[in-house]
Amino acid sequence: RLPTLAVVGATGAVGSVMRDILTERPNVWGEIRLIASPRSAGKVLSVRGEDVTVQALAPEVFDGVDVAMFDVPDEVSKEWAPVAAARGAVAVDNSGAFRLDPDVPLVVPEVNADQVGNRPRGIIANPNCTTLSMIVAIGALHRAYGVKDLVVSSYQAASGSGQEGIDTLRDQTATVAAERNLGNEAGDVRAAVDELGPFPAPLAYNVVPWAGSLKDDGYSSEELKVRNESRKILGLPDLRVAATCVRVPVITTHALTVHATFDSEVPAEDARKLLANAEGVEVLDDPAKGEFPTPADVVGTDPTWVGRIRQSIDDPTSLDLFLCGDNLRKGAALNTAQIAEVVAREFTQD
Ligand code: 11C
Repeated sequence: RLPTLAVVGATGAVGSVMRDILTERPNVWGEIRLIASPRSAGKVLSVRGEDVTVQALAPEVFDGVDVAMFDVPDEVSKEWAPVAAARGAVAVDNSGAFRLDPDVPLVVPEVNADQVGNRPRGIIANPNCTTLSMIVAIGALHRAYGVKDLVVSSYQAASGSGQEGIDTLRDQTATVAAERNLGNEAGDVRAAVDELGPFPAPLAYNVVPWAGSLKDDGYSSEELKVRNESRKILGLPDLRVAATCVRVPVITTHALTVHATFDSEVPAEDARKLLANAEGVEVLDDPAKGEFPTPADVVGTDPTWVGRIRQSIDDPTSLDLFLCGDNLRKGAALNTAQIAEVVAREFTQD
């Protein structure tokens, strides 16, 4: 039989991309229920070309549900994913609430799909969008060469902060662009923008070295997620990871530079070939022709894009890479949908 799916958080930035993805991908679902806060209940939204009335989040909405996806803030997932699991659904959670729980697998199907069945709490976690924007490519390289060290800088898009982030960047950009002389004096952009929104400094015409909340020793939550989630997904609890997370004035698609060190030497051409053949990865790497991935060129696509592949001048066991991934698709909704599809096979194989 075709399993029943619930999409919790169906009206948010990730939820609306999820509805597009469910419409585009081969259909493996019977009924699809759309769930949101009481404020959005009663709205009619389209998925798979059908109009579906949004239901308010309540325990009963999970009755008869086989898989429940959660695209909601951590505190909502923390409360409601266990409710869905207690009512018999497998919860696939895109928040940070359960990612490091040893009884919850953290899954990227191209890297560790085998972990899907190992879910004693009935919950499977989806990684953070920044980790997800590099880990498919890093996982493929790790399988061949054994990764031991990652130095990561992110260039994160505004939509990582949801619809509020998108609206803030669009409003700030319009305000600053309307004044032709802004950007020449310290503080003039900050004085011109009305609202900082979810960002700690103006994002328009700027670069902000911060994402998430403050943790120990000056690290941001986002930087610790990149470290801890990469370790868990790759099954390398001692992997050395140094991350600096930065927000840039891009609407959607996170970019990263990665300096990765391996157990053996990695010629750039070998890495290029391996990545070109890896599932879920596209290589665009011909700087002589100006060819490399950029967020503006790859937004809305599914793969992890890799370019600027270089064997490190000072260490033949290291590679320098530039990666881009749509943070709302592979970084969030698409990976969640892929995990849910792996679970759905359990129902159709019965
Ligand atoms: C950002 N990566 O770009 C964050 C958003 O842990 O799922 C996603 C936060 C998370 O701001």
